[in-house]
Amino acid sequence: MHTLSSVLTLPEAVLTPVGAEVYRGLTTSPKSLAPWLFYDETGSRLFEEITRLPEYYLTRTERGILARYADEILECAGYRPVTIIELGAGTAAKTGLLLRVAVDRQGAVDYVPIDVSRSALAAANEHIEADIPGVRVAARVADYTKGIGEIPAPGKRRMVLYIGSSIGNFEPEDAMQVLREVHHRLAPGDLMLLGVDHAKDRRTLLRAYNDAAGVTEAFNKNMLVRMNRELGASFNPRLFQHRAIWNEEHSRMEIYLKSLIAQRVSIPTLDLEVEFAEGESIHTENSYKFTEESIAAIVEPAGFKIAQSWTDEREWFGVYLAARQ
Ligand code: AVJ
Repeated sequence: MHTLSSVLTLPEAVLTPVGAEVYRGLTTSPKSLAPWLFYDETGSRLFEEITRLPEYYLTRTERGILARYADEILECAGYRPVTIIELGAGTAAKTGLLLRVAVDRQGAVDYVPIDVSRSALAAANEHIEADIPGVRVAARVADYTKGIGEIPAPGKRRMVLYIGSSIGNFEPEDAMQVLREVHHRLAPGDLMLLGVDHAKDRRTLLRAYNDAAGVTEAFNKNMLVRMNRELGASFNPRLFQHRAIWNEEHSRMEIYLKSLIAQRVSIPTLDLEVEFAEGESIHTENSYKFTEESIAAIVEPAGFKIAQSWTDEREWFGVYLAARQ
Protein backbone atom coordinates (compact mmCIF):
# COMPACT_ATOMS: atom_id res chain seq x y z
CA MET A 1 0.00 0.00 0.00
CA HIS A 2 1.08 3.52 -0.76
CA THR A 3 0.23 6.43 1.52
CA LEU A 4 -1.34 9.48 -0.08
CA SER A 5 1.93 11.43 0.03
CA SER A 6 3.84 8.60 -1.68
CA VAL A 7 1.13 8.32 -4.38
CA LEU A 8 1.72 11.98 -5.17
CA THR A 9 5.38 11.29 -5.89
CA LEU A 10 4.91 8.01 -7.78
CA PRO A 11 6.22 7.96 -11.35
CA GLU A 12 3.43 8.63 -13.84
CA ALA A 13 3.83 5.26 -15.59
CA VAL A 14 2.69 3.43 -12.44
CA LEU A 15 -0.72 4.99 -13.00
CA THR A 16 -1.20 3.39 -16.43
CA PRO A 17 -2.76 -0.11 -16.49
CA VAL A 18 0.44 -1.64 -17.93
CA GLY A 19 2.72 0.20 -15.52
CA ALA A 20 0.56 -0.67 -12.51
CA GLU A 21 0.45 -4.38 -13.39
CA VAL A 22 4.20 -4.58 -14.09
CA TYR A 23 4.96 -2.78 -10.84
CA ARG A 24 2.67 -5.10 -8.87
CA GLY A 25 3.83 -8.28 -10.57
CA LEU A 26 7.57 -7.69 -10.37
CA THR A 27 7.67 -6.42 -6.79
CA THR A 28 5.76 -9.37 -5.31
CA SER A 29 7.13 -12.82 -4.68
CA PRO A 30 6.80 -15.10 -6.59
CA LYS A 31 6.92 -12.77 -9.61
CA SER A 32 3.97 -12.84 -12.01
CA LEU A 33 2.48 -10.80 -14.86
CA ALA A 34 -1.17 -10.95 -15.97
CA PRO A 35 -1.81 -12.72 -19.31
CA TRP A 36 -3.69 -9.72 -20.73
CA LEU A 37 -0.21 -8.14 -21.11
CA PHE A 38 0.45 -10.61 -23.98
CA TYR A 39 -1.94 -8.82 -26.29
CA ASP A 40 -0.29 -5.72 -27.70
CA GLU A 41 -0.23 -5.51 -31.49
CA THR A 42 2.70 -7.94 -31.86
CA GLY A 43 1.26 -10.30 -29.25
CA SER A 44 -2.14 -10.38 -30.93
CA ARG A 45 -0.46 -11.21 -34.24
CA LEU A 46 1.63 -13.95 -32.58
CA PHE A 47 -1.51 -15.41 -30.99
CA GLU A 48 -3.23 -15.55 -34.41
CA GLU A 49 -0.12 -17.41 -35.59
CA ILE A 50 -0.38 -19.83 -32.64
CA THR A 51 -3.96 -20.68 -33.61
CA ARG A 52 -2.64 -22.01 -36.94
CA LEU A 53 0.18 -24.16 -35.48
CA PRO A 54 -0.12 -27.93 -36.01
CA GLU A 55 0.43 -28.55 -32.28
CA TYR A 56 -2.17 -25.98 -31.14
CA TYR A 57 -5.32 -28.07 -31.50
CA LEU A 58 -7.62 -25.73 -29.54
CA THR A 59 -8.80 -23.25 -32.17
CA ARG A 60 -9.17 -25.76 -34.96
CA THR A 61 -11.04 -28.23 -32.75
CA GLU A 62 -13.45 -25.59 -31.49
CA ARG A 63 -14.04 -24.31 -35.01
CA GLY A 64 -14.87 -27.88 -36.11
CA ILE A 65 -17.45 -28.22 -33.33
CA LEU A 66 -19.06 -24.86 -34.13
CA ALA A 67 -19.14 -25.63 -37.86
CA ARG A 68 -20.77 -29.00 -37.30
CA TYR A 69 -23.30 -28.01 -34.64
CA ALA A 70 -24.12 -24.34 -35.33
CA ASP A 71 -27.68 -25.27 -36.38
CA GLU A 72 -28.27 -27.35 -33.27
CA ILE A 73 -26.80 -24.64 -31.05
CA LEU A 74 -29.14 -21.97 -32.40
CA GLU A 75 -32.05 -24.41 -32.35
CA CYS A 76 -31.73 -24.28 -28.54
CA ALA A 77 -32.86 -20.65 -28.65
CA GLY A 78 -36.26 -21.84 -29.91
CA TYR A 79 -38.57 -19.62 -31.95
CA ARG A 80 -37.39 -16.34 -30.42
CA PRO A 81 -34.79 -14.37 -32.40
CA VAL A 82 -31.39 -13.98 -30.75
CA THR A 83 -29.09 -11.03 -30.20
CA ILE A 84 -25.52 -12.31 -30.15
CA ILE A 85 -23.01 -10.78 -27.71
CA GLU A 86 -19.38 -11.88 -27.71
CA LEU A 87 -16.94 -11.44 -24.80
CA GLY A 88 -13.32 -10.86 -25.84
CA ALA A 89 -14.39 -11.07 -29.47
CA GLY A 90 -10.99 -10.16 -30.92
CA THR A 91 -11.22 -10.41 -34.70
CA ALA A 92 -14.25 -12.75 -34.32
CA ALA A 93 -12.64 -15.42 -36.51
CA LYS A 94 -15.01 -18.25 -35.50
CA THR A 95 -18.16 -16.23 -34.86
CA GLY A 96 -19.19 -16.10 -38.52
CA LEU A 97 -20.21 -19.78 -38.30
CA LEU A 98 -22.93 -18.89 -35.78
CA LEU A 99 -23.90 -15.52 -37.25
CA ARG A 100 -24.60 -17.12 -40.66
CA VAL A 101 -26.98 -19.64 -39.15
CA ALA A 102 -28.68 -16.91 -37.11
CA VAL A 103 -29.24 -14.82 -40.28
CA ASP A 104 -30.66 -17.88 -42.07
CA ARG A 105 -33.07 -18.57 -39.22
CA GLN A 106 -34.27 -15.06 -38.42
CA GLY A 107 -33.39 -12.86 -41.43
CA ALA A 108 -31.10 -10.47 -39.58
CA VAL A 109 -29.15 -10.50 -36.33
CA ASP A 110 -27.73 -7.91 -33.96
CA TYR A 111 -24.15 -8.70 -33.02
CA VAL A 112 -22.41 -6.96 -30.09
CA PRO A 113 -18.69 -7.86 -29.96
CA ILE A 114 -16.97 -6.59 -26.78
CA ASP A 115 -13.19 -6.29 -26.63
CA VAL A 116 -10.48 -4.02 -25.20
CA SER A 117 -8.79 -3.84 -28.60
CA ARG A 118 -10.30 -1.18 -30.86
CA SER A 119 -8.21 -2.40 -33.82
CA ALA A 120 -9.37 -6.01 -33.42
CA LEU A 121 -12.99 -4.84 -33.29
CA ALA A 122 -12.49 -2.73 -36.41
CA ALA A 123 -11.17 -5.82 -38.23
CA ALA A 124 -14.12 -7.90 -36.93
CA ASN A 125 -16.60 -5.26 -38.03
CA GLU A 126 -15.13 -5.03 -41.50
CA HIS A 127 -15.02 -8.75 -42.35
CA ILE A 128 -18.38 -9.55 -40.78
CA GLU A 129 -20.39 -6.74 -42.36
CA ALA A 130 -18.79 -7.51 -45.74
CA ASP A 131 -19.11 -11.33 -45.59
CA ILE A 132 -22.47 -11.80 -43.89
CA PRO A 133 -25.21 -9.42 -45.01
CA GLY A 134 -27.95 -9.25 -42.38
CA VAL A 135 -25.57 -8.90 -39.44
CA ARG A 136 -25.86 -5.51 -37.69
CA VAL A 137 -22.62 -4.98 -35.77
CA ALA A 138 -22.60 -2.71 -32.70
CA ALA A 139 -19.07 -3.12 -31.28
CA ARG A 140 -18.16 -2.03 -27.74
CA VAL A 141 -14.61 -1.20 -26.68
CA ALA A 142 -14.56 -2.39 -23.07
CA ASP A 143 -12.93 -4.75 -20.59
CA TYR A 144 -15.71 -7.31 -20.05
CA THR A 145 -14.15 -8.46 -16.75
CA LYS A 146 -15.27 -5.11 -15.33
CA GLY A 147 -18.85 -5.76 -16.43
CA ILE A 148 -20.57 -5.91 -19.81
CA GLY A 149 -23.05 -3.06 -19.35
CA GLU A 150 -26.69 -3.14 -20.32
CA ILE A 151 -27.56 -4.82 -23.62
CA PRO A 152 -31.10 -3.94 -24.68
CA ALA A 153 -32.76 -6.71 -26.71
CA PRO A 154 -36.55 -6.17 -26.61
CA GLY A 155 -38.48 -9.29 -27.60
CA LYS A 156 -35.23 -11.19 -28.21
CA ARG A 157 -33.20 -13.78 -26.42
CA ARG A 158 -29.61 -12.79 -25.70
CA MET A 159 -26.91 -15.33 -26.49
CA VAL A 160 -23.54 -14.48 -24.93
CA LEU A 161 -20.57 -16.16 -26.62
CA TYR A 162 -17.59 -16.78 -24.41
CA ILE A 163 -15.52 -19.04 -26.61
CA GLY A 164 -11.85 -19.79 -27.30
CA SER A 165 -11.22 -21.14 -23.76
CA SER A 166 -10.60 -17.54 -22.64
CA ILE A 167 -12.21 -18.38 -19.30
CA GLY A 168 -9.29 -20.78 -18.71
CA ASN A 169 -6.99 -17.85 -17.92
CA PHE A 170 -8.89 -17.08 -14.71
CA GLU A 171 -8.66 -18.71 -11.32
CA PRO A 172 -11.94 -20.63 -10.81
CA GLU A 173 -13.15 -18.03 -8.25
CA ASP A 174 -12.46 -15.15 -10.66
CA ALA A 175 -14.07 -17.02 -13.56
CA MET A 176 -17.19 -17.42 -11.42
CA GLN A 177 -17.14 -13.69 -10.69
CA VAL A 178 -16.99 -12.84 -14.43
CA LEU A 179 -19.98 -15.12 -15.05
CA ARG A 180 -21.90 -13.60 -12.14
CA GLU A 181 -21.42 -10.20 -13.73
CA VAL A 182 -22.75 -11.57 -17.05
CA HIS A 183 -25.67 -13.17 -15.20
CA HIS A 184 -26.55 -9.76 -13.71
CA ARG A 185 -27.03 -8.27 -17.21
CA LEU A 186 -29.12 -11.14 -18.59
CA ALA A 187 -32.77 -12.10 -18.17
CA PRO A 188 -34.07 -15.58 -17.29
CA GLY A 189 -33.95 -17.73 -20.42
CA ASP A 190 -31.05 -15.84 -22.01
CA LEU A 191 -28.20 -18.08 -23.06
CA MET A 192 -24.44 -18.32 -22.71
CA LEU A 193 -22.25 -20.41 -25.01
CA LEU A 194 -18.92 -21.35 -23.42
CA GLY A 195 -15.99 -22.91 -25.31
CA VAL A 196 -13.45 -24.60 -23.02
CA ASP A 197 -10.41 -26.79 -23.44
CA HIS A 198 -10.67 -30.22 -21.84
CA ALA A 199 -8.06 -31.92 -19.64
CA LYS A 200 -6.24 -34.55 -21.70
CA ASP A 201 -2.96 -36.46 -21.91
CA ARG A 202 0.10 -34.54 -20.79
CA ARG A 203 2.04 -35.03 -24.05
CA THR A 204 -0.61 -33.37 -26.22
CA LEU A 205 -0.89 -30.45 -23.79
CA LEU A 206 2.87 -29.94 -23.51
CA ARG A 207 3.27 -29.95 -27.30
CA ALA A 208 0.51 -27.35 -27.72
CA TYR A 209 2.40 -24.89 -25.51
CA ASN A 210 5.95 -25.82 -26.60
CA ASP A 211 5.59 -25.72 -30.40
CA ALA A 212 8.52 -26.70 -32.57
CA ALA A 213 8.54 -23.40 -34.51
CA GLY A 214 8.94 -21.40 -31.27
CA VAL A 215 5.92 -19.17 -31.81
CA THR A 216 4.64 -19.70 -28.24
CA GLU A 217 8.13 -18.88 -26.97
CA ALA A 218 8.08 -15.61 -28.95
CA PHE A 219 4.52 -14.90 -27.71
CA ASN A 220 5.64 -15.35 -24.09
CA LYS A 221 8.86 -13.35 -24.49
CA ASN A 222 6.92 -10.56 -26.19
CA MET A 223 5.91 -9.49 -22.66
CA LEU A 224 9.58 -8.59 -22.09
CA VAL A 225 9.80 -6.79 -25.42
CA ARG A 226 6.62 -4.90 -24.58
CA MET A 227 7.99 -3.75 -21.19
CA ASN A 228 11.14 -2.56 -22.96
CA ARG A 229 9.16 -0.58 -25.51
CA GLU A 230 6.39 0.81 -23.31
CA LEU A 231 8.24 1.27 -20.03
CA GLY A 232 11.86 1.66 -21.18
CA ALA A 233 12.85 -1.58 -19.38
CA SER A 234 16.18 -3.30 -20.05
CA PHE A 235 15.09 -6.95 -20.43
CA ASN A 236 17.27 -9.13 -22.67
CA PRO A 237 14.81 -11.78 -23.95
CA ARG A 238 17.72 -14.15 -24.64
CA LEU A 239 18.48 -14.29 -20.94
CA PHE A 240 15.04 -15.78 -20.24
CA GLN A 241 13.67 -19.18 -21.15
CA HIS A 242 10.09 -20.03 -22.14
CA ARG A 243 8.71 -22.77 -19.91
CA ALA A 244 5.30 -24.46 -20.11
CA ILE A 245 4.43 -27.18 -17.61
CA TRP A 246 1.34 -29.29 -16.92
CA ASN A 247 0.06 -29.01 -13.34
CA GLU A 248 -2.07 -32.12 -13.05
CA GLU A 249 -3.26 -31.37 -9.53
CA HIS A 250 -4.78 -28.02 -10.54
CA SER A 251 -5.60 -29.17 -14.08
CA ARG A 252 -3.83 -26.25 -15.71
CA MET A 253 -0.96 -25.43 -18.01
CA GLU A 254 1.42 -22.97 -16.35
CA ILE A 255 3.55 -20.66 -18.45
CA TYR A 256 6.72 -19.01 -17.15
CA LEU A 257 9.69 -16.88 -18.20
CA LYS A 258 12.70 -18.28 -16.37
CA SER A 259 15.82 -16.18 -15.81
CA LEU A 260 18.84 -18.13 -17.07
CA ILE A 261 21.29 -16.16 -14.89
CA ALA A 262 21.29 -13.94 -11.82
CA GLN A 263 20.56 -10.49 -13.20
CA ARG A 264 19.20 -7.04 -12.46
CA VAL A 265 16.77 -5.33 -14.83
CA SER A 266 15.94 -1.66 -14.63
CA ILE A 267 12.56 -0.13 -15.41
CA PRO A 268 13.32 3.59 -15.28
CA THR A 269 9.77 4.83 -15.91
CA LEU A 270 8.64 2.91 -12.80
CA ASP A 271 11.74 3.92 -10.79
CA LEU A 272 12.33 0.22 -10.34
CA GLU A 273 15.30 -2.16 -10.28
CA VAL A 274 14.24 -5.81 -10.43
CA GLU A 275 16.59 -8.55 -9.19
CA PHE A 276 16.39 -12.07 -10.60
CA ALA A 277 18.12 -15.04 -9.03
CA GLU A 278 19.45 -17.69 -11.43
CA GLY A 279 16.47 -19.93 -12.28
CA GLU A 280 13.88 -17.51 -10.87
CA SER A 281 10.66 -17.29 -12.92
CA ILE A 282 7.97 -14.82 -13.84
CA HIS A 283 4.62 -16.64 -13.98
CA THR A 284 2.85 -15.26 -17.07
CA GLU A 285 -0.18 -17.51 -17.55
CA ASN A 286 -2.42 -20.27 -16.25
CA SER A 287 -4.55 -22.06 -18.81
CA TYR A 288 -7.12 -24.21 -17.01
CA LYS A 289 -8.34 -27.42 -18.64
CA PHE A 290 -11.83 -28.60 -17.72
CA THR A 291 -14.09 -31.60 -17.42
CA GLU A 292 -17.87 -31.55 -17.73
CA GLU A 293 -17.99 -31.52 -13.92
CA SER A 294 -15.40 -28.81 -13.35
CA ILE A 295 -17.02 -26.43 -15.83
CA ALA A 296 -20.46 -27.03 -14.28
CA ALA A 297 -18.92 -26.22 -10.88
CA ILE A 298 -18.11 -22.71 -12.18
CA VAL A 299 -21.16 -22.06 -14.34
CA GLU A 300 -23.91 -23.25 -11.98
CA PRO A 301 -22.99 -21.25 -8.84
CA ALA A 302 -23.02 -18.18 -11.12
CA GLY A 303 -26.72 -18.77 -11.81
CA PHE A 304 -26.68 -20.75 -15.07
CA LYS A 305 -27.75 -24.27 -15.89
CA ILE A 306 -25.98 -26.26 -18.58
CA ALA A 307 -28.63 -27.28 -21.11
CA GLN A 308 -26.56 -29.05 -23.74
CA SER A 309 -22.96 -29.64 -24.77
CA TRP A 310 -21.02 -30.63 -27.85
CA THR A 311 -17.53 -32.02 -28.35
CA ASP A 312 -15.22 -33.46 -31.02
CA GLU A 313 -14.50 -37.19 -31.61
CA ARG A 314 -11.50 -37.14 -29.28
CA GLU A 315 -13.38 -35.05 -26.69
CA TRP A 316 -10.49 -32.61 -26.62
CA PHE A 317 -12.62 -29.47 -26.51
CA GLY A 318 -16.12 -28.71 -25.21
CA VAL A 319 -18.81 -26.25 -26.19
CA TYR A 320 -21.42 -25.77 -23.44
CA LEU A 321 -24.76 -24.01 -23.73
CA ALA A 322 -25.98 -22.63 -20.42
CA ALA A 323 -29.33 -21.03 -19.66
CA ARG A 324 -29.54 -18.07 -17.32
CA GLN A 325 -31.78 -19.06 -14.38
C1 AVJ B 1 -6.24 -17.51 -25.53
C2 AVJ B 1 -6.10 -18.16 -23.25
C3 AVJ B 1 -7.08 -19.64 -24.87
O1 AVJ B 1 -4.63 -20.62 -22.99
O2 AVJ B 1 -4.35 -21.62 -24.88
C4 AVJ B 1 -1.85 -19.83 -26.27
C5 AVJ B 1 -3.49 -18.42 -24.85
N1 AVJ B 1 -1.14 -19.12 -24.36
N2 AVJ B 1 -0.59 -20.26 -26.09
C6 AVJ B 1 -4.53 -20.60 -24.22
C7 AVJ B 1 -2.19 -19.11 -25.16
C8 AVJ B 1 -0.14 -19.82 -24.95
C9 AVJ B 1 -4.70 -19.29 -24.96
N3 AVJ B 1 -6.01 -18.63 -24.64
